[in-house]
Amino acid sequence: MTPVSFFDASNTDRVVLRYRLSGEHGHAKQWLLSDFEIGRALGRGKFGHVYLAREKQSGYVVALKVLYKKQLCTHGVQRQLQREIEIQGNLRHPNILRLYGYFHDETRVFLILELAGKGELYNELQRQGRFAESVAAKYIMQMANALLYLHSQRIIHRDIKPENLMLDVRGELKIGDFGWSVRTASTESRRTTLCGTLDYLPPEMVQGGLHNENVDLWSMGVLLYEMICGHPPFEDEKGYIATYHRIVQVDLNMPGHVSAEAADLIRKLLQYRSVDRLPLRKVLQHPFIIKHQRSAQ
Ligand code: N15
Repeated sequence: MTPVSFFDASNTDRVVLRYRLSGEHGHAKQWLLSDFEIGRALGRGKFGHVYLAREKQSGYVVALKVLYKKQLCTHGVQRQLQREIEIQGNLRHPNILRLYGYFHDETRVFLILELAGKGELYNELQRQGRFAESVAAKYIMQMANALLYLHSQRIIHRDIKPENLMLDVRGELKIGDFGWSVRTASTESRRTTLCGTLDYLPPEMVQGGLHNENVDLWSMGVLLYEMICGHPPFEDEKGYIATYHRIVQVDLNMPGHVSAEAADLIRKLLQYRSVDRLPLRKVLQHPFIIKHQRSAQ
């Protein structure tokens, strides 16, 4: 019988926890809070906090998210949490934050998440104001690859925005929150109610219409604009209603510093009709991405 090892220098650390999760006999490891040393808080959310944590046996460092059962019940989101765990726990992609496992005690649910060493992309954008186009191109390429994978699994993310994007220690993008993602039947369209900011939502979603995976193409256009310009394209200080009107009219102002290639890609993603948006494979072949591919590696 081979002992379950956490330290495998020949492989990426991502693989290491998976061994223990599936156990020696293929069944899931039962984790306990006492398996971890808890460090500083990394973030605070509605239902609990995220902490830096180290798995004692392996020394492997993770982000441990603590959710309070009482709060989950009060807001009636137990089912949504279960669905998110199921979705995220099965995803394997270098640009998607891993959910290694979960456990619970009487009062709390714990999620063992991949550590994103550099935190939120949002903070990096705040610090720098805006990104060089070569940096934005690298993130868009990584995001397009992650979305291709998600869409191949019939998952629509629906909530692409800088707050939901994380960076690992090497500065690689990780899509890190699946709070609003849905798994659809192959040709199913969805209708949903809204909450939060409208800034990243496409016309069909702000208007409460049917939508499909092409909503993520629009959000990617918004993100590209925001990374290059420092603010989202339809933001309006007059508020929610003004933003709504700007989105449905696709009222886009392109600052002079935006290169012709970047402007072209943004315009091809921010198309009113979802079928007119540039598909992910063509995003990856777009001159804006190709131009920066070497320099941004
Ligand atoms: C609800 C569920 C089953 C889906 C699982 N996904 C999530 O819970 C989404 N989620 C990810 N919620 C919190 C996180 C999260 C993961 C938050 C912060 C971090 C994280 N990994 N790494 C971080 C992190 N690294 C940081 C470095 C510097 C400053 C802050 C940092 N946060």
